[in-house]
Amino acid sequence: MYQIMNQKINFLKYLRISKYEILKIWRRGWDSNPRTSCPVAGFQDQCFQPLSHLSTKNMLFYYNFNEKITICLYLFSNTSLNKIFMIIKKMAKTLRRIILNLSFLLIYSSANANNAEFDNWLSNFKDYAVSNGISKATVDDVMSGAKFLPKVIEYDRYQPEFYEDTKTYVNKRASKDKVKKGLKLYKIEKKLINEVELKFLVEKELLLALMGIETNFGKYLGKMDIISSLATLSFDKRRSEFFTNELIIVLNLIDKKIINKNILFGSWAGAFGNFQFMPSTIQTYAIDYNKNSDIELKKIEDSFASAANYIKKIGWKRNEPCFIKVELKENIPEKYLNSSAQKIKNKKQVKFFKKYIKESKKIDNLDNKIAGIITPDKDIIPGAKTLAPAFLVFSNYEKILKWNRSLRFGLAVCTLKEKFENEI
Ligand SMILES: [Ca+2]
Repeated sequence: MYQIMNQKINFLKYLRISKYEILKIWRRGWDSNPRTSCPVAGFQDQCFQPLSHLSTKNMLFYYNFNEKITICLYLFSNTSLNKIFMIIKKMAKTLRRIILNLSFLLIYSSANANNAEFDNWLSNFKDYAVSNGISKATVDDVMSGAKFLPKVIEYDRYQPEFYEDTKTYVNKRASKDKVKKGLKLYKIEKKLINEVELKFLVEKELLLALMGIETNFGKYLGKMDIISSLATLSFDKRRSEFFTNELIIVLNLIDKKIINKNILFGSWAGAFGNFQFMPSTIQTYAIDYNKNSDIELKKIEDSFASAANYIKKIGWKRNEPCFIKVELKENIPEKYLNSSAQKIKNKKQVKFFKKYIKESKKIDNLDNKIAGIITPDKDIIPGAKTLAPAFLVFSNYEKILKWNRSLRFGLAVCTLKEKFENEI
C-alpha cells in the first residue's frame, strides 16, 4: 500500500502541483453504515458524507484502499474554489484511470490468495449458519455454489466522481423518458397499482417514482449472483458484520421457503427485485401479496405491495409535502444548512425560516409544518454556490432518506413523483 501511496505522491510531484499535500490517512469509521444502493443512486451523498465532519471545502480527492483506509488529499492555500474546480476537471480523468489500474492490480494480485482464504472462510461460515438455526441441507445446497467475486470488491472500493451537481443528478433520474415509461407501466397495471394505493394509503405516483429510480421500472435488476456477492462482502473485512447478517437472513428466508434461491440475482451489494430490497428489508417488509406462498420481488404484484408496505411502515404520510425548492437570503445562519443525509438538523416550523427565504409568501400555506433546509451541493460540489440550490424538506422526505441515505435520491424520487401527479 505504501508503495502505491508513493506512486500517487510521485504522480502529483510529476504534475508539479506544489500546493497539494497528503494530509490524512483516514481510517474509515462508518463501516456499519450500509450503502446498499450506491450504484443505482445516492452514491455521492452516502459515500461522501461520512467524511463531512472534516472540512470538505479543502478536500480535493479521496480514495479507499482495501483495508478500511481512505487517503484524503487536501488543498492548503487560498486558492479559490473555482480554480480548484478547474484543476480537478483537468486532473480527474487521469487520476481516475490511474486509481482504477492500481485497484485492479491490487485485486488481481490478491485474488489467488483470496480464493484459498475464501474456501476456509466458507467452511467456517457454513458451521456458523447452522449454529444460527438454518438447516444443514439448505446451507450445503445454497452455499455450495458460493464463489469469491473479485468484481464485487472492485465495485465496493470504487468511488465515483463526486461532483455531479443536484440539478444534473435529478434531471437524469426524473427525466421525461422515465415519466413515459412509468405511465406505460401504469396503463398496463392500473388495476393492481390502484388497489395497492388504496390498501396501503401510499400514493401510486410515489411507488412508480421509487421503482423508476431504483431499477428503471425493472429494467436494471442486476445480474449478480446475490449469494456469492453477499458471501464475498461477508468474507471481506471492510463491512463483514453487516453482510454476514444479510447472508444469514437470506439463508433463513430460503430455508423457510419464503423466497426461491433460483431467482436470487441482483445488485453487487445484494439488493434484489424491482425496488432493490436487501435481505433484511425483505424479511421485515416484503409481502406475498398474491398469496402463492412465494415472495416474488421481481414481479409486479408482490413488489408493489412490498414497497408500499415498506414506505408506509417507515412513516410515509399520504398527501403530505416532501420538499419545496426555495431561494435563500444571504442572512441565513450557516447552522441551518444541511448537506449531510445522515440526519436533518435544526428543523423548525416553516414560518420561522421565512425571514431567510426570498418570496416567502408563496409558502404561506406551509407555515406550521416542520421543515429542515438542505443545500446538497454545499461542501460537495467544487465551486458550488453555498446557498443554492436550497430546499425546504419535510417529514416525508426524511422517510425517503431512510429508504436510501442520499439527499439527491430523495429529491429525485419526489421530483419524479410530482411529474407523475401531473400526468395521471
Ligand atoms: Ca407471491
